[in-house]
Amino acid sequence: MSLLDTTIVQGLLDKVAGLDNDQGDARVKQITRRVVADMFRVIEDFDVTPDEFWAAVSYLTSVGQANEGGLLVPGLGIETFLDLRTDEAEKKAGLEGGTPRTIEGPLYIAGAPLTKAEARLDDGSEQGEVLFMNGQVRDMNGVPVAGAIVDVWHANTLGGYSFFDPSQPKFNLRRRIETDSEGRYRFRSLLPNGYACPPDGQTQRYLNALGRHGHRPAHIHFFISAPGFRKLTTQINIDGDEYLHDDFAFATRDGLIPPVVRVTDPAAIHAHGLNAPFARIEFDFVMHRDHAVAPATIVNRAHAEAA
Ligand code: MBD
Ligand code: FE
Repeated sequence: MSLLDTTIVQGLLDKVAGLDNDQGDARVKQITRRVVADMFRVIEDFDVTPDEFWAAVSYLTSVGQANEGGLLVPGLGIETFLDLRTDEAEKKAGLEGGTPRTIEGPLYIAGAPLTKAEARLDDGSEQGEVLFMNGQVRDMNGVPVAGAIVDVWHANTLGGYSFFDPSQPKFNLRRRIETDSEGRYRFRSLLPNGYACPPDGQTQRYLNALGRHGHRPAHIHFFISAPGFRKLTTQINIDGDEYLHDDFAFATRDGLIPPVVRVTDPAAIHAHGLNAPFARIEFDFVMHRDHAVAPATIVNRAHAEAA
């Protein structure tokens, strides 16, 4: 019989989880009982040594000190698993189709400037390939959603995000755009580059031990919300990126890789006030209306808010 199965250890677990008292939170107790027991099982099955165990404790401490929890979670596929669970719950509730969701990631900042119908996301201080992106927000019946908020954020040409990269202007490449009466939005920005985990950071340290890289393909994040609709959290990927189907955060999904049209016609370039070829992406968002049974898609998690 394994040590884990002895009455001594089972009794220890019951006490650890507070099962011998009637205080506290029943769900926390139940889950704690399971998590700690499963960890004991791992220690036993893999004969984890005390040295190894304490290395793991200091690793998690370092992750917290580096504020990389939000980076490690998608790197381990956990954020994707949560998405797949929401997909499954929606399917069970009879909700299918619409724009696929994908992970939020750790780099959203609340409170970006809000404008109607259109926005420019960069302030002209960075050189790069200009991107014009536009589209329409619709419901599942093809009815345009006017007044929806398209909350968009993405990296600069070096793969860095404003706020987290203090060299960028405040709210650089972050805007909220309210759709017009036809549900349309449009913005001008710069094509982003892919993100890479800090090479000397704690997440990359773990990835190295797994023989993995920490790269994401170039992508643009969106929250789409409107009264009466289920919030959509998603991203589009920039087609052609070398990491398009090799994302360390597992966020690439079919339906989220729109064509990138390169506009090279001198007249079109001139008409946009530019002097170099630019990129155009058209992408529509299709949303589900509020639903009585399917779990809500608003995820409460800590976000930094720019002062
Ligand atoms: C990102 O830009 C991102 O979107 C995710 C999921 C993880 C790290 C950086
Ligand atoms: Fe990102």
